[in-house]
Amino acid sequence: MANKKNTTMLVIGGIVVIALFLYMGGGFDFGGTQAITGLEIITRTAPPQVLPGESFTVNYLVTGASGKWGATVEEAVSGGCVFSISGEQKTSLAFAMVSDLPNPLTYTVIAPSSGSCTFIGDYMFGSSSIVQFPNAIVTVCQPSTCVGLGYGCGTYSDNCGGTLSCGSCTAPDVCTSGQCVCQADCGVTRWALEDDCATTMSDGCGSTCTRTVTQNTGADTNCNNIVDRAELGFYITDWVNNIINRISLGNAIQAWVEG
Ligand SMILES: [Ca+2]
Repeated sequence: MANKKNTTMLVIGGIVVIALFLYMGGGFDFGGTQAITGLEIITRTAPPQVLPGESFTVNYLVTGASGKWGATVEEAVSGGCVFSISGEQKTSLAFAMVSDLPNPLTYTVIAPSSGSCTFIGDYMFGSSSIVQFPNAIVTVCQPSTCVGLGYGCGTYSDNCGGTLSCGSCTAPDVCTSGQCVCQADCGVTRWALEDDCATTMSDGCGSTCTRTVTQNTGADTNCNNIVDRAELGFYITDWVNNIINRISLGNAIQAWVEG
C-alpha cells in the first residue's frame, strides 16, 4: 500500500512539475521570433484640427514587433468626441492588437460642434508594463464665413485649411478688401471711345476725367495739334460748301504748310 501511495504521489508531483514548466515556458524566449522583447511600440495618431461634426480617424500603429505579438489598448476621449463603432457611440475603447490582424488599426471618431477633445490612453504588450500614449488634443476649428468676415467678394482661407469663396464683382467694380468697389477709369482705352477733342468724360463711377487737348485750327479734327493733308482736304471741301470761311481755311493751310 505504502509503495503504491508513494508512486501515486510521485506521478502527481511529476505532472505538477511538468505543468509548472509548461506554464512558465510562456515567459521564456524559445528562439527570439515569438517573444515580446520590450521594443514594441504603439503610436497613436490623431489630426490636430478637425471641423465641427467631422468624422475623422485615429490610427494605432505597432512598430518594433516581430513574430507573434499581442497588446491591449485602453483609450478614453473627452471633450465631446465619440468613437463610432458599428453605429454605436462610445467615449472609451478597449481593444487588442495582435499579429496576423490588421496593423495599423483605425477607429472613426465624430467631433463635436466646438471645443477640443483629449485622448488619454495606454497600451500593454503581453504582460509588459503599461505604457501611456502622449495625450492627443484634437481642436474643433470654426471655419470663417463670408458674412462673419464681412466680405462680399474674393477668395480667402477659412482658417481651417479650406477655401472661402465670397463671390465676384461686375465691372467696373473690382474686389478690394472683400468689397466690390467701382474702379474709376481715366485710361487711354476709355478716352479712345470719346471724341478726339473731348476734354472731359465720365470715369465710370460718377466722377469726371479731364484732359488737355490742343487743336491747331478747326481743321485739326483729331486734336493732335497737327493739320495733315487729309484734314486739310476735308476743310477745303467745307470751304467749298460754305461751311467755313476763307480766313479759317487760310489758317488751316498755314498750319499744314508749317507742319
Ligand atoms: Ca490732326
